[in-house]
Amino acid sequence: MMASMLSRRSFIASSAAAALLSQMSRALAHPAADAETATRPNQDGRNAGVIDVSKSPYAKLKTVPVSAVVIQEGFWSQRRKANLESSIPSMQAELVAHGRMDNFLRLEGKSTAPQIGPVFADSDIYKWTEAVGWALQSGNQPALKETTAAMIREVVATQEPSGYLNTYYVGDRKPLRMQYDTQTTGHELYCIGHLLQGAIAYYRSTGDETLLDAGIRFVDDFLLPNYGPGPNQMGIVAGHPEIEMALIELYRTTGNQRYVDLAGYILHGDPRIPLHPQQTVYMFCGVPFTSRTHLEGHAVRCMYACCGATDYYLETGDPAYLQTLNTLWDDLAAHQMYVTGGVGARETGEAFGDPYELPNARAYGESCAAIGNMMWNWRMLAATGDARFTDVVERALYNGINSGMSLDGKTYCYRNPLAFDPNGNSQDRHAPEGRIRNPWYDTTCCPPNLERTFASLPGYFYSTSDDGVYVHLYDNSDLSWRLHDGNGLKIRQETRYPWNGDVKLTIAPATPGEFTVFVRIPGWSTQQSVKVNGASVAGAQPGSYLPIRRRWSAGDAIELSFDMPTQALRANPAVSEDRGRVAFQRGPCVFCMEQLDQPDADTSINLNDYTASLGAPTSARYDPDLLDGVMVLDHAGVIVRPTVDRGLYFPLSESEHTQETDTRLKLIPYYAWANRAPSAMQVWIPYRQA
Ligand code: FUB
Ligand code: ZN
Repeated sequence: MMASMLSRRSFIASSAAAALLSQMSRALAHPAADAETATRPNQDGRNAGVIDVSKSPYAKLKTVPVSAVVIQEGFWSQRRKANLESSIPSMQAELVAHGRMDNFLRLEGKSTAPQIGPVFADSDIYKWTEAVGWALQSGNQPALKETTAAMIREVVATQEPSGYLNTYYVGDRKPLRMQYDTQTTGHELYCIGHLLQGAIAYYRSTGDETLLDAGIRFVDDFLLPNYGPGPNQMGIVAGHPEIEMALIELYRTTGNQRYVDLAGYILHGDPRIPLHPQQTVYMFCGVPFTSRTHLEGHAVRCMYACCGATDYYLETGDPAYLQTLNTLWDDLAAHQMYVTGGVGARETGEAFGDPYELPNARAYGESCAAIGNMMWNWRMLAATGDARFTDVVERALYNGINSGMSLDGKTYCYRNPLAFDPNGNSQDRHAPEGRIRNPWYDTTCCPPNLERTFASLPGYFYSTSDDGVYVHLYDNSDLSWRLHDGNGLKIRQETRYPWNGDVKLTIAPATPGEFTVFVRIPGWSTQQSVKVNGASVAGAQPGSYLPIRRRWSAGDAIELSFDMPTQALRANPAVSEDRGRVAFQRGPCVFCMEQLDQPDADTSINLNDYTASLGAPTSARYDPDLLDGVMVLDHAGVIVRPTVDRGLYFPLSESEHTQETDTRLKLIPYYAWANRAPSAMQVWIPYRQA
């Protein structure tokens, strides 16, 4: 396994095998060649999870297939219904309406429409395909499957005999293909990365290898022979990281070790490609990943690079990678993550800011970046089994990701700010008319990213290890899978999570046996009780997994109870915008105020005039008729308004002349904001002692 820790020399040596492998994969496309030796997907890989770490030597936890968990009526079922019935079909129509399929059809002579969309337009189709792939694991959808299969046929029809497949670098742009400038900014490998991820998800659900075969041909025929460290190869750089994790997933799906090696080479950075230092920061590529000391640059690029690097660690065990990943994670948790789990503070460069630079109204918090954060933490969890990563998965999922899709599934946030003024965001290039949610963006990366995340959600509930099973997320659901010794295992979850912290797990191994159920005690929980068949189990600690080892038989029950008081959170004082403010969190959900909910909303009172009275109790009430059913918080507050116009500036020694009026603050979960009329919103609320 250490052989896979890549040195330039070993890669060059292995490039001698490149020609051979290329011939093998050509056999796939041209059956006259040796079809038996071509790269093929593993059949057992079809039963894999969101990532297939079943054979990854450095994965402490193994994923379970999306199909192994059925999410029943509860919190996530609504979101997933909207995703399947509204978001996925409406996005398919948007993709077609905005020419994303025409880009392929034109190359087949089936459309006369000109090329449309950014350089990464092809990836929109692939990410949507990935969403379908995961969605099909939760139920047969014949019409959706047929639509997708037809789209896949059009995509693969445009693949060139060389294996190249991209609808942007054709015609006059053909000479630009894979030039170093193009590799840096042109997203060819980003598109292929998404093609591979979409192809793998679709293959895992349907067994259909059509798109996967095209992806393998691109890699085997076009990429591996021509790009890499060999003397007759060109340099390679991922100007938008994505291909790294896709190559490793392709390795997991086929067993071809050369994909891991190429991912490692890209993560290391190719010294033959001259990048400005600013480019290596912005693109988070081009220098050894293991030389990184902090998160920086374009947030989605950075998160995807961290995903690829964690995947590389999971396969190779290279300790330098784990060390770097831990360093970067500490930076995330200490300096860079919003309370919503969003990342990437700056609109300029869609980038990470300086440590503690976490503005609220100007927050960028791209949906894709929060998804990248969740994907990275999911991989770190697989590597370590450490619940601090699950806490981030949950924080991002319930808040900064869940906010990205409207409740009806038809509109999306590109940015996910933590304060909003509907009259003040008109310079936002992604919401030119001030609308924070839109059905379509010309850069439409976020909508299908959200769709693939919600479609794959069942795959995030559980993992297995040699000791037993890990329970990560809570919602009404049924697991039907198996332990590593082959014993079948069913677990039923019954709960009102995230509104209530009581969860009942009914455990049913096919055959009674001894194993461990690792139950997650969320980091936000301050008091918790765990019982097995009515008897208390000691040792539960917030932010950890409580291992319960015993002989389990069908019908054994674990009762979890996490207290769910509303917590008023303060930010580190170095976060200047949050100084003197609090955010409310209850369970995994962060809350916010929308102006239209406030009792005085019909007056001219500005949302900024409201302050929360600290020390006063917060009451929580479930409102089934509001926003598809949400917990609503009620908290004492004061409206502070000037009574005399003192001019813009006046001496400190003089009174402010303000009037204070008692009021009630009404808060809704952050994920549900901007689902009614445009309204001001804030997460961080000014406070004063009651
Ligand atoms: O560059 C492709 C995607 O477009 C990025 O991931 C997003 O941040 C947006 O810029
Ligand atoms: Zn995006």
